[in-house]
Amino acid sequence: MTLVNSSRESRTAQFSAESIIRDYRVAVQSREASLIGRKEVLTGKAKFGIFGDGKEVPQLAMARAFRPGDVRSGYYRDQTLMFALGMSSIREFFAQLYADTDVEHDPASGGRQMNCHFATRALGPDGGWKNLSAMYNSTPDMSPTGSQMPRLVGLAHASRLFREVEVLRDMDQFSNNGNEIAFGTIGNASCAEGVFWEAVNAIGVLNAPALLSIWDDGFGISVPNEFQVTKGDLSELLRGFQREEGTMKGYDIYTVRGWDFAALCETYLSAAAIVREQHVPAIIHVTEVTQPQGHSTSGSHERYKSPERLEWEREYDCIRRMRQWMIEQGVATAEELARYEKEDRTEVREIQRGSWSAYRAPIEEERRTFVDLAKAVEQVSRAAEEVGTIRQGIERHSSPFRRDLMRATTSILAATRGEDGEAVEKLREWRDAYRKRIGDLYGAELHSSSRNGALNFDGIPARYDEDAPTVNGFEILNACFDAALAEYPEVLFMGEDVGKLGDVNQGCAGLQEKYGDLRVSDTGIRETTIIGQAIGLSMRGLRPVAEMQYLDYVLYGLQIMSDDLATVRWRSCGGYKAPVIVRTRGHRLEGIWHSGSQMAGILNLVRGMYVCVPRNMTQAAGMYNTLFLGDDPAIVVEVLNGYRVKERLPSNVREFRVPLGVPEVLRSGSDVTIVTYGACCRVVLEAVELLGTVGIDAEVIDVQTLLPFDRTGVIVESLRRTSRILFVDEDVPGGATAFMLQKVLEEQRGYEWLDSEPRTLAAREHRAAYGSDGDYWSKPGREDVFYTVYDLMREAKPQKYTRI
Ligand SMILES: Cc1ncc(C[n+]2csc(CCOP(=O)(O)OP(=O)(O)O)c2C)c(N)n1
Repeated sequence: MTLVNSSRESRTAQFSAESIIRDYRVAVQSREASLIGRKEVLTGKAKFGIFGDGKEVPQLAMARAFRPGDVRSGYYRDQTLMFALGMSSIREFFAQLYADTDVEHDPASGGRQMNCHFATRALGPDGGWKNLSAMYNSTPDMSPTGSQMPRLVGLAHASRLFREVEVLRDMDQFSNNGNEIAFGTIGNASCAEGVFWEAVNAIGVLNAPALLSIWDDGFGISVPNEFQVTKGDLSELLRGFQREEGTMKGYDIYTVRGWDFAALCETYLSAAAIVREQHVPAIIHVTEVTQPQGHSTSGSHERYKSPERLEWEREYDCIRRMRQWMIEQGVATAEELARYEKEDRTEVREIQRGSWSAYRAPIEEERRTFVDLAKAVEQVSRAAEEVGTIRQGIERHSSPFRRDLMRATTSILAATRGEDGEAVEKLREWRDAYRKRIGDLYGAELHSSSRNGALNFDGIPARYDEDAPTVNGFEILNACFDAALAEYPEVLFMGEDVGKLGDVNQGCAGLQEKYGDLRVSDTGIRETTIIGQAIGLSMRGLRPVAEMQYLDYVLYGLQIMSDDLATVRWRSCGGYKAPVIVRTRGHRLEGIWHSGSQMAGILNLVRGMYVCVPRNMTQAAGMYNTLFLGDDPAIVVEVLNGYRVKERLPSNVREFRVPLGVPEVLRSGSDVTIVTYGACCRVVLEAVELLGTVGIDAEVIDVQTLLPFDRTGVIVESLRRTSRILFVDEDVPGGATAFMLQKVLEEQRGYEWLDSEPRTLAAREHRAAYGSDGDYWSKPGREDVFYTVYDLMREAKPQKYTRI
């Protein structure tokens, strides 16, 4: 471990005075932005504030090491880095603080994210990638502590792939021979999170060129390091990751003080050179960092920091120390610096005012429109007095939100109910348009709206030669994946046992031999960072298929799928995408943790992704083919007990496509509609045969994808004909069956066609027990479907369907 301090010969001697002064002024402006930002929250103009004060100087050093093509995965303390490199500006900083929905003003999130949640925009207006290797890049920040770590694995690993995989050599829009560093930042306390250690380990195993900075201010909000990490010292704890002299495995680890500009520059520049050239990762533990304004605007640090600590923080404030150092080194005089500081503070104040006016301008316009419409109503309404009071409330409001305009409009329309004059009608029309327009501002970009959106790809039927071979299900996937790897250089497969073994069910058999161990790769048992790795790779232009070995273990990766993958596009307001395909297998095998079907848990947490539930491997292959073309993230749940079921091999296994959101009628019938998916399709079809013997003619529909759900109205059309409906799956009662019921009865208005009560049939509430009987008595089987449908028909026609 290297402790760096300014007594070592320093590179700053080679810096020009102008460049150091420029750096200093960025720091001063950044600090001023934090100070004003806090005031803006405390005076009610913004809702919440969290700032990067105290971390300015280390970030100046980091900025000096950052090159075009590099990428950041950081957190809410990094404003100085962002300003220093022009990845963000003070104008944008304030726009985000005010939650300005104009993406020109807040390009990081279009008003969707809290302040200091940074992102550059990697996508052009058409949804295609920009030239990332010519830009400074920042992936979109998140609030859950440590959640920036999993994707750092992939952001860094991508450089290795670009350097070492021949077929990726031409992708110079994303890389210049793998010379890019992925810069991570994290707070000391967040290093107590499991994801931190999992990611650090994975990066070390992969030799991925990441440079991770830990901003250590000794606390996580109020809790000091001794309660966060063993021995209270991260450098000490990380020692085992240190690479031995002369070897290439492990990290270079540096410890440097956060107020020592010269030592910081020395550290960052020498560390970055090794990371970039040799692809050896590094950790820079930046100690003695301060937090002058405390953790955030909610709370004050005087409550938990001692007077001595607070005094020390004032004394060791990094900007103050940098200033002293500059004067000592003769870079500038105190008078010159005082003049710059004054200018810079004035400028920040002016920029803040400009951001506020820009944020208010459209809302003020909307207020004026509302007031005019309200006045017109007032002139003709029987409730003129009440309407006037409401209107004045808005007029006198210092800065109403859009919410206040909607509330006032609704109060006026309630007060004038029964009045249908032109003025009221105009106000109603304005309300409808306003609700839609503002709703769309927040709702857009949950899924891709580009021409590559996965929903833009229609189905292409599978074709079969006359002598099409009948093969094991896994062989169909194998052929599909082989073709995808051959056709798309950017496609990669990764996961536990995916490489050498070809996955536990042989879908990837032989592919590593054919395409190399970087394109078809084994990973450690680390579901969170398998997903994270895939997210990072996909943010650098690659198309990873990340495998979760069983559906039951998706839960380990679910947090990051939910918080990061599913929200990338939405939280960046269309500025970033992460077209990851998560591949898994589940529903039916043996025992609690190999036959789960926790579909509602998943589908309710990954809105922003598509959820595919193919009934067999042909359908799965068709869905993969669609997903490879699109740029949306998705999860495909293959049927675990279907890999050795025989299916015919399509002759167009590369091209045929199953469209998303289009259910398939597996069997027509006139008495009842049974809606299901995945492994239950076979169970239901068996039951339907038995139902046929007692004169019940059931229609069976495979939904194929749960998200999106039946875009074409196939199910309600069936219900219109049968007027009875049953939803079957092997999730818990009230799980994905309830989701389907809500979609069909409420969204598709299926309730209009019901002649019997709608029914759901799911697994039992307990987990699946082991063994064939355990499975039978835990999950819905042929008999459960048979009895449920028979009872439904008997209730309607007791004479015809007698007791059995
Ligand atoms: C998963 C999660 N748990 C808790 C929080 C609440 N929280 C926000 S910041 C924070 C402390 C983080 O401390 P540290 O990592 O040292 O970073 P700092 O804010 O001090 O820079 C906590 C507990 C969170 N955002 N996410």
